[in-house]
Amino acid sequence: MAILIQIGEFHSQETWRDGFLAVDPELDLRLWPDVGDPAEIEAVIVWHHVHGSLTQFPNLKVICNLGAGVEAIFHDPDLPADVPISRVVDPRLTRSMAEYVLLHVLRYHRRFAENQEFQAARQWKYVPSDDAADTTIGFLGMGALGLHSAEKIRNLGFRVAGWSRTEKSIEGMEMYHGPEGLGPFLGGLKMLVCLLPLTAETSGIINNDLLAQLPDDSFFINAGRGQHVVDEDLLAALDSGKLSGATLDVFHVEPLPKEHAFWTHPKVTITPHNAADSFPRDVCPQIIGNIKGVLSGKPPMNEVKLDRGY
Ligand code: NDP
Ligand code: OXD
Repeated sequence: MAILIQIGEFHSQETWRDGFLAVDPELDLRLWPDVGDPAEIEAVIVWHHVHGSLTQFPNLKVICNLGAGVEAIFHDPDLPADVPISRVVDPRLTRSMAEYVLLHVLRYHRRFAENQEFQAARQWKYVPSDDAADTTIGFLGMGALGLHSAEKIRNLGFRVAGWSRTEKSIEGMEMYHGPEGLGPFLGGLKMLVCLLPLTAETSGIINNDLLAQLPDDSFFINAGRGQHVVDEDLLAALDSGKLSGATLDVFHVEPLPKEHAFWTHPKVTITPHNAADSFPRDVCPQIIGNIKGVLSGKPPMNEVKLDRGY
């Protein structure tokens, strides 16, 4: 069995190779573009791979995505047919995302920006916050990341609402689903957190129409993908006062171009796509275990489906 590692964008193939070899030093790993004999490749581990490059392996049995979001794979118009695709679902990634969501929800809830302004002016001024029990935090996407973050927020005493594609019932949360559930979901929120995958249905979902359905003075946190947002519509909602603030971890173009209006907008907080990350120590054992399992006839772990888009 030979495994090809093809990792683009901000990651070192060598670092990941070392992580996989730490799991099993006997692995036959090839680093893109040094494929060797394409017929020997039975598994590929990819992150932002070169489109069209996966068709050359006649014995490919599984494609493993190095992260949680799989849109970079699905955007390849030349994906090999009938090869299962697995993604990462990892406890550390999930915990990190919950930390990110908690950090920014609490920052808005406790009106921390105002506190900082008063400090800068050496003013001893009390900044009251609402009762969490009267404050609803809404999650677009209630999968591995959204659900865990929502549970943490609920456990702090906030009201929680969630929106998913399929119907769900979750203790202590108001659940909505499908296009018809979106309006009722949005109507009562103080903060909207986006943890959706990027698909044909979710691309551009944060637009004028959606933002208009949020209550005035609400907040938006996006750790899904930049393409979920129509940037001009988000800026207009911030400027009109519909939104009191936005925290953005992901962007249409990353790194965010220096001239982009988000950088200097007084109501925008930017983080450089670091809400949650996959680290070799955590995910290499899972990926190698999955590859060995598939090659020995087991079903792939955390499989994603092209027709669903995630
Ligand atoms: P999951 O696949 O586990 O969950 C996706 C959720 O979105 C599910 O609840 C799903 O509904 C819902 N959903 C999908 N399509 C729709 C739709 N059309 N309408 C309504 N709901 C929909 O994904 P994860 O939670 O693991 O990850 C979510 C995303 O987070 C990733 O795809 C990635 O883009 C992003 N991410 C960002 C990181 C960062 O650092 N900023 C790090 C890691 C991931 P249902 O439950 O019905 O299937
Ligand atoms: C992911 C990410 O999808 O880091 O894993 O964005």
